[in-house]
Amino acid sequence: MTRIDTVGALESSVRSAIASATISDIHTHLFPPSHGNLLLWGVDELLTYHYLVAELFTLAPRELSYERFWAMPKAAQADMIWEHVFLRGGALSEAARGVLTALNKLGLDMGKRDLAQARRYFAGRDVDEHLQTVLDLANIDYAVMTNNPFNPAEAGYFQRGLPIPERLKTALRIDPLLVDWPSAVAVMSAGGYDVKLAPDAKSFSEVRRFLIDWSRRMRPVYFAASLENDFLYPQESLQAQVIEKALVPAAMEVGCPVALMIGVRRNLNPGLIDGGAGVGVADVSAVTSLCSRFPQAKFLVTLLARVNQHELAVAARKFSNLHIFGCWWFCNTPSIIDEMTRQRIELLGTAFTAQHSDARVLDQLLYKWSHTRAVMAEVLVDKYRDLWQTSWRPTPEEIQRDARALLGGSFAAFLAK
Ligand code: HDL
Ligand code: ZN
Repeated sequence: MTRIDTVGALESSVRSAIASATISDIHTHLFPPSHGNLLLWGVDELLTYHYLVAELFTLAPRELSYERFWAMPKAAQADMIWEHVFLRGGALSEAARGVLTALNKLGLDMGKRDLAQARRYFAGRDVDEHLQTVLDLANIDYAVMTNNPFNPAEAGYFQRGLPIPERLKTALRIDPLLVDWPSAVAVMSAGGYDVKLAPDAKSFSEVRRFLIDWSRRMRPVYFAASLENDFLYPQESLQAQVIEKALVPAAMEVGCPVALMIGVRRNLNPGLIDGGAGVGVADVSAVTSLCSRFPQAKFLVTLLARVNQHELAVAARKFSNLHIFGCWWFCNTPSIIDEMTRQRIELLGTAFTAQHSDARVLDQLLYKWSHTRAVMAEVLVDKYRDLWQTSWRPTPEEIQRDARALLGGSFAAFLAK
């Protein structure tokens, strides 16, 4: 084991460990190339990311209506965002800077501001090869997708058993079960599951069968749902019954954690479609109540509001069946990643997963992770420097161990325990 004898050597060891750590990206919206145009990639998809669409409307002239924008071809939408958010707006936002980082990582000199050059590059790329290139460049061993059996297009691809690259894993995303019961019942009934709108015991057993059947088909890493900030538990509701009588029992039966992503305020501005959701403060006691109620189940949780993060980190100290992850969505900005990672290390050591990309466009992996690595490196330099003051001398191997723990290692350990 090599020794580190100076603070300078410590700092460079930490920076190189973070820069070189292999990442497991535990939540994305990527799809297998065999699932057609569900997988988004390329410069026009990067530019029309719903984060940037929302930013366009903070800048564009009032006469640009949502209807007119959505009626445009994708390239025209991208051109408009390039004009307003980048060329006139200055590209300072995280999502805008991210596009430029991603394209630069692919070898495109975005200092030239040449969109046509970027389009020519992607026109020449093969999607299967591009997927591996991006995962390699970002140093990602695997990425977990978001796979919704209630979405007919997604379900259809899985039912055809199309090839899924080894480095893409599945997550069984079941929001309709919790937030749109009638539509979930319609899909399950059409699939031959005897589920009633006013569910009885048989109905809940049939929901469990639906989840287990899909688990056998998809082999998910975890079950997942995104819930609005007003989610409460316990509560006397159909939603609570679905959680208690179907979701958690089925997840435990197949050995999957339940991932809960809480805090969204859906359709704050419907005109923006995916970009129209906002954030609201969640009730963290819903999380701790679930962890208490189901001590044998495992819960992966990320919350959307910055103000919820401290209470969630404290909750993770109290429940060994709770693993917190990511700086989700509106928290995925350098200033908040810094604050959250610092706070979590101070409360949890490395027993959490620092980040997930949430990438919707394949090429976003390149910026979401390089931006996160840069912030994490400086947080960890500070924390190891604090540790150094105690005469404790971490070795380079230990620092690499800790970096990996924060970027997928602790997640793997949580799955295995
Ligand atoms: O519910 C989710 O998984 C969220 O991540 C939404 O997909 C959201 O639109 C998003 O992409 N956030 O980054
Ligand atoms: Zn997501």
